Amino acid sequence: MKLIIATPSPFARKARIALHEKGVPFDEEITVPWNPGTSAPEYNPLGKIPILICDDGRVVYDSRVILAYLDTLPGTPPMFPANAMLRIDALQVEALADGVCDAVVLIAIEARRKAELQSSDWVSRQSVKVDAGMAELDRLLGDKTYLVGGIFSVADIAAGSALGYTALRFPAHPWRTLFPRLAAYWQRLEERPSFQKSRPSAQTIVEIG
Ligand SMILES: N[C@@H](CCC(=O)N[C@@H](CS)C(=O)NCC(=O)O)C(=O)O
Repeated sequence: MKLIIATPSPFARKARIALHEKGVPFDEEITVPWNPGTSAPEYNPLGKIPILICDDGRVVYDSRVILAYLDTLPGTPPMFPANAMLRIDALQVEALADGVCDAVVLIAIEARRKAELQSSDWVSRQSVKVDAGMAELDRLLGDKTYLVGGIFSVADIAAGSALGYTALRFPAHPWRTLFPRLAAYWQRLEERPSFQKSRPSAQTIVEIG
């Protein structure tokens, strides 16, 4: 399998973590989806990564769909709780964590626009979503080891990726001080080999108009 990624992307990291957790061998193709010449639109009409190219030629895009696809592979550890309602809970956390990532991506991209086009109101609007998303992740975690159903699941993959991305792109955000339980949970996740092999790193993005 081949996974098209951007090195800072929290969505690509979800797919990378899942592939490592599943023990599925894969190659990574690195692109910068924001820059001219990216390969992303060849495979995804939305021009976004991550994109998984399977050995049978199937193309799967959007991190949520990639995680659902990977969970169909036989003989690999499940990433979704077996119970239907716990599965919905896990998907709900994934949507919440992905929403935090969407907001942090928009804040990071806003800073790469021409100075006269940048909007502090827009950044504030996105920051409110990050604040509320972090508070909700902390509430849902409570004193538990994992977010849903007592097992490591897509909820933890998505939350861990969102926390790591926020630490990278929004280092001034005080979530680690406000939510020490969430910070300790994130540190535990980062010790997993799948997280260590998929640490996000910055890329050079051209100025966006
Ligand atoms: N919902 C998508 C979001 C993917 C996404 O926003 N990827 C960003 C990189 S972090 C991207 O490729 N953006 C390029 C663009 O919007 O043109 C997923 O979960 O895969």
